[in-house]
Amino acid sequence: MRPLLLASLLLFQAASCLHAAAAPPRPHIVLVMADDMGWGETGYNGHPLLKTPHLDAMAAAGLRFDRFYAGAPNCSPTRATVMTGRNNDRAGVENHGFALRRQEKTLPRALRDAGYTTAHFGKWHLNGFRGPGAPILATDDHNPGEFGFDEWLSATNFFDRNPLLSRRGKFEAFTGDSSEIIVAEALKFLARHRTGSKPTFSVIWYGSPHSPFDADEPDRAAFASLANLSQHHYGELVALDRSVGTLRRGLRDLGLADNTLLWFCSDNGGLPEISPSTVGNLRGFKNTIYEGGLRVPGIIEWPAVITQPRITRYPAGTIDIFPTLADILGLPASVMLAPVDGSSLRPLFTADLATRTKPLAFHHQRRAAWIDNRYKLIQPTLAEEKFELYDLDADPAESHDLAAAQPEVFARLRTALLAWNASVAASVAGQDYPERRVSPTEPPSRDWTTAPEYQPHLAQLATRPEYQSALAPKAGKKKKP
Ligand SMILES: [Ca+2]
Repeated sequence: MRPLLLASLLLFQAASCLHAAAAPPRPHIVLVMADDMGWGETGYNGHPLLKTPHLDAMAAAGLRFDRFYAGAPNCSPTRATVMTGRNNDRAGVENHGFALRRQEKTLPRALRDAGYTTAHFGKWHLNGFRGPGAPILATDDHNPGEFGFDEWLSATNFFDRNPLLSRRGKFEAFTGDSSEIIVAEALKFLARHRTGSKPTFSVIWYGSPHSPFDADEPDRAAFASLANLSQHHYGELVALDRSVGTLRRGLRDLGLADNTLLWFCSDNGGLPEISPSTVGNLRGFKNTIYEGGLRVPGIIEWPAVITQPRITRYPAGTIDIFPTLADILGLPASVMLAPVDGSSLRPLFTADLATRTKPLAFHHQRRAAWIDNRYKLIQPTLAEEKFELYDLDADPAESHDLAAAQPEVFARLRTALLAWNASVAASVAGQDYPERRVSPTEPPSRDWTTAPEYQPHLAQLATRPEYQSALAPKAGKKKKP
């Protein structure tokens, strides 16, 4: 080797070492997700009544996504996309109350293996149970611990004021608003591990503003003119927003805020029964694959890295969370199970990007959608090769189907979506796993109120108001003819 070349190589290596030595420590990571909060339900997105000063402050300090998409239009499926970076159907979570397959590779497991202390707080809904949120059992082989969380304080599904939660299988009753309770618990976790050698990964999954709507009187005072349901729904969002403020202040008080990546979003679009609208001017609501069912508030705050607050139109979603965190930490691609559907958003932290290379794709309840930057192709039912094409830049309300008017765009997106659908079908059949099949021990979706494992706890649970209707004797009900 020529001396000059050798010298420059050595210099380069020295510079790389210096760079490595100067790299900031790995961030603490906090993922926060609302339950059923629509795109229109923030102050900064222009809600006519609801004020969200804490989310507005977070948005003003970080990277605010104008086009952030839940991975699916309802809860468990979106949660599966967070856990895997893959479409929900690939992971076996075709609808709410379906279990995440144990054969999947998960985000908390990857972070724990990378040296993080991991914790889950709140709604889980990936263990296959339907029905109102019940405390999760220690023996449940789909509990948060089984998927990589060192600590967890969790319920099977939504939970409200004065909830009963499960701390690694031990039932624990709480008093107060559900959002404030789990934020307080997350802050205790962060305080305990603040001075440790390991960074932390916290997942805070709220039970609000999902039904049943049950807000404190002062929190619904601003909505006195609304119907009772809407009063309580928006009141829950006031408490949720306040708890975001408590969390951000808590991170500052613990001295962690600067190098904590805090990511806020919702798990699906807004609800149709609430007024004023939960989805702004978007079309459709929760459980549809129009924008109102999928687009949600999304904000990333990380003061050490995202130093210039910004609003981006770049299309992104919960499917990108795992790839983004893996990229930030330099984890190998093998921490995620292929095929991965999301992509890393890390480049956006320091510069805006005009176009997204990998389209955002949705496959849920035998429907599919394909978002390639400004265009969105919808297949309302997989049973038919019929499609709708929208230009989301020109027509955010999805009111003009361009399938006939834009034949070239239509053909390009249709070909891509059909190929992707076939790839999802292979995953559903278990082709991504080493065994090339789905494990026969995966549980079906079932109601915990009739599941054998919950029978020993029913007498205790029946004393609590939130389970009365679910556990009430069905004998009084008239049988349908
Ligand atoms: Ca939800």
